Amino acid sequence: AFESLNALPSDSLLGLMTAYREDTRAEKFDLGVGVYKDDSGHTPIMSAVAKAEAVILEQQTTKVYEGPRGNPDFCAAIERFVFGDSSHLIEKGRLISMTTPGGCGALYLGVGLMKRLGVKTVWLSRPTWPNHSNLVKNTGLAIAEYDYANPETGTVDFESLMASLSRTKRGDGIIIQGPCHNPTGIDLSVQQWIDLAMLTVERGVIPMLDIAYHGFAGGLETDMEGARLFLKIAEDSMVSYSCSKNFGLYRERTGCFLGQAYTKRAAEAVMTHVADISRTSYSMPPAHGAAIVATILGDPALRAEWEAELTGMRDRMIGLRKALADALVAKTGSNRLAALADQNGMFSQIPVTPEATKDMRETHGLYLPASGRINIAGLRQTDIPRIAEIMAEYL
Ligand code: PLP
Ligand code: TYF
Repeated sequence: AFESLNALPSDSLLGLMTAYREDTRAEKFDLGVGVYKDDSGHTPIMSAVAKAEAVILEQQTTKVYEGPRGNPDFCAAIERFVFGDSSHLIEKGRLISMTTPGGCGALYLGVGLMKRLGVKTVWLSRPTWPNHSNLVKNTGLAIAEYDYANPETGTVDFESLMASLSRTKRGDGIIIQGPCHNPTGIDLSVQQWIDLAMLTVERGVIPMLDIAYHGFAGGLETDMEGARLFLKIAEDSMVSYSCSKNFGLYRERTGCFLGQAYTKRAAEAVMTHVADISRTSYSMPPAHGAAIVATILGDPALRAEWEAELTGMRDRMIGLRKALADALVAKTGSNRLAALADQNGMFSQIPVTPEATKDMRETHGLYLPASGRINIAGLRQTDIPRIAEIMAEYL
């Protein structure tokens, strides 16, 4: 049977990670896969995470299944992160949440639910994270793309975005990224979030927000401002939330699916459907990462320690952005890439061709995906002059 299969190419980002590891050259730079790194190129376990794990190890008495919803304390904490004060929704029974294997698990539930709602087409930003399109395709739904950013200015092209979405049909789905857009680093303004929410309501489009970098742009509160206003207007909506980056829990697969409906009856029905989708795929979510997050957020001292470390990571990335933008402006003699300094989070895109990225890798050991996306956290201050020099050759 298996002879009929042809091997697929490896995931472009994960493939790059392996290629970098296998590169034996002394000078090499990894700006590929999106994981946070410190200045020594290491992805550390956050100190609050290590402490929470010690507490869990000491206190846990069983490994029995937690049940389909996973960890209720974790879910409640993520509800507050996403919705702010969510008490009115909880009181009315309109909010549901479920622990998932990473943000990807939550996206999987959301796109699966879209399918059950009769969605035929899901709108994705152009560009977006390649896993979005893979997931939508794999679920058997069609993809449509909305314009997102203007590469010349490095900002959102909101007029084109709204023009694209004027072609949506009632009952289409849309995925909208929260803070720190992957791969552009270009985020919507608060007013744009509001306008976009009104459009989805007016046109009967079913939204899912994908929040994977909470706290990486400007701070835990400011990062959610736009998304929270969106969710106040688009009251029939879903959210996928990932703790992979902001808690550094990548391999623990820690995420949350959230949904709000107009009525309690509808919210309860949503819960049964997402539980059914999870049961027929991965069955139940992993417990460890969610327990870590719940332990940290439930303990004022651990929470403060985590927030301080998160702030340190964010400040480091902001500093690297500014340094790279300055170096690129200096090396190219053009202001075109100055906007990098104003973009958010772990990623930005530089305007180079896929061939150029291949040449950067082969000739200079500079690893970035064909899209020209750079992982800001993969930079080191001491490498920036050299990296800017290599990039300038292709800009
Ligand atoms: N959504 C976006 C845009 C991402 O970049 C990521 C990446 O890590 C995720 C979702 C979810 O990741 P994970 O499943 O590792 O939590
Ligand atoms: O965009 C990134 O690099 C991260 C990590 O299949 C990632 O989101 C990349 C590819 C993938 C899963 C995670």
